[in-house]
Amino acid sequence: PVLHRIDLITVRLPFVKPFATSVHTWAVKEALLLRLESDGVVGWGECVADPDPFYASETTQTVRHIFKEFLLPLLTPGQTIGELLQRWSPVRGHGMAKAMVENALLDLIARQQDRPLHALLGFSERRIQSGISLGIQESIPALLEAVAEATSRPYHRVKLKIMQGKDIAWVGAVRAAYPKLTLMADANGDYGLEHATHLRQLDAFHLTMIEQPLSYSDIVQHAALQGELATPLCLDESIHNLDDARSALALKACGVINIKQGRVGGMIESLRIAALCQQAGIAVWSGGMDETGIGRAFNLQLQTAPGFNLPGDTSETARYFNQDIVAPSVVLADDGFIDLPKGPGIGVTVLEDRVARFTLARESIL
Ligand code: OSB
Ligand code: MG
Repeated sequence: PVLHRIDLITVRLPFVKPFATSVHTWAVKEALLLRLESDGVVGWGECVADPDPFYASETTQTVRHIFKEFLLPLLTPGQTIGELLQRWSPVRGHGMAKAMVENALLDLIARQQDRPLHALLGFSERRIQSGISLGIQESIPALLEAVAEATSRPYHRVKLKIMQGKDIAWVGAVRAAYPKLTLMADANGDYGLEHATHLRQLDAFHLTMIEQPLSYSDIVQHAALQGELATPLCLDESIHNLDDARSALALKACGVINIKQGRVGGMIESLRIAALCQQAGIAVWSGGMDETGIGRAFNLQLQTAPGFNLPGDTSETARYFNQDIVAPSVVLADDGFIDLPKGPGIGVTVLEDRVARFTLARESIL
C-alpha cells in the first residue's frame, strides 16, 4: 500500500494488578504502537517489546531504532508481505520490531480489502480457546485466592508463574484444591539443569506442561531436562524464529511450543512454525505479552490457523485493564471460548481518543 501517514505512538496503560514473574514485575503496560494510514484507511500494529530488556533483549527503544533506520527504508508501495520479509532478512533478529510493522501492514491490507485478517491469511473463522496466566503471588493463600478468582470465569486452563522458592509447595497447594483443573507452570528461565531432581517433583501434579524452566538462550539443556521429566516441556523465550523451532524439535527439547507472534517476527513466521510443529506432531498455542487490545486481537486471529489446538494465554480484557484502547473487549462465552471480533482487519475498532488519553509520546514519521 501507498502510505500517507506513519506514526509511532508510545502508550502507557495501568494494569488492574501488577504482573510479577521470576524476571521482573510490570506495574503498567508500556507499548509502542504503529499507526499506518493509506487513503483514509488505518492499520495498527503493537510491539510486544517492553521498555526494559528483562523478558527479551529487544526494548521499545531498540525497536524504534531498527524500525526507523533499517525496516522502514525497505518498505515500498506494491510489494507483498512475502517480498518485504525477504528484503528484511539481512536484518538479523529484531523479531519484535519486524512483527510490529508486519502486523500493521496486514491489518491495513485486510481493512483495505474489507476482509477479516484470518480470511486474508486463508483461515476460516473459529472460536478461540481461552487461558489465564497468573503472576507470582506474595503467599500460597494469595495464590489460592488468585486461582479462585480466575476459575470463577470459565477459562480452559490456568497457568501459574513459578520461581525458585515459590514452586513445588505452591503448585501442590493449587493442585490439592483443584484436582481436575487444567494446570501448567511457567518459570521464565529461573532454573538450571542442576535443579532437575527438584523440578521432577512437579511430575506429581500432572501439569499439562512446564514452560521455559531453563535459560532464555538455551535449547540443548532443555532436551536433557526433558529426558528427566515426565511432564512435557514448553519453550517460550528460547524460540525466536523457525530455525530455533527446528533445533528444538531435532533435539527433542520440548513437547510443546508457545508461539508468540510478536516475539517470533510476526504472523507469517508464526504460521511457518505452526506448520513445522504440526508436521512433527508437536502441539502449539498462542502466548501473550499482556498486550493491549490491539496485540491481543492479532493473537486471536492467529489462533484460527491449523495447529493451535491448545488453550493459550488469551484472557479477558478486564483482567488486564479497566480501560482498553479497542472495542469490543475480549469476554469469555459461558463455555470459555472467545468469539472472534467481527470487523475487517483484526476485527476490533481502535478508539483513538483512548489512545490519546494513554499516550506518552507520539512521533510522526511521515
Ligand atoms: O512468559 O508467557 C510469558 C507476560 C509477559 C511476559 C512474559 C509472559 C507473560 C505471560 C502472560 O505469561 C501472557 C498474557 O496474559 O498475555
Ligand atoms: Mg512464558
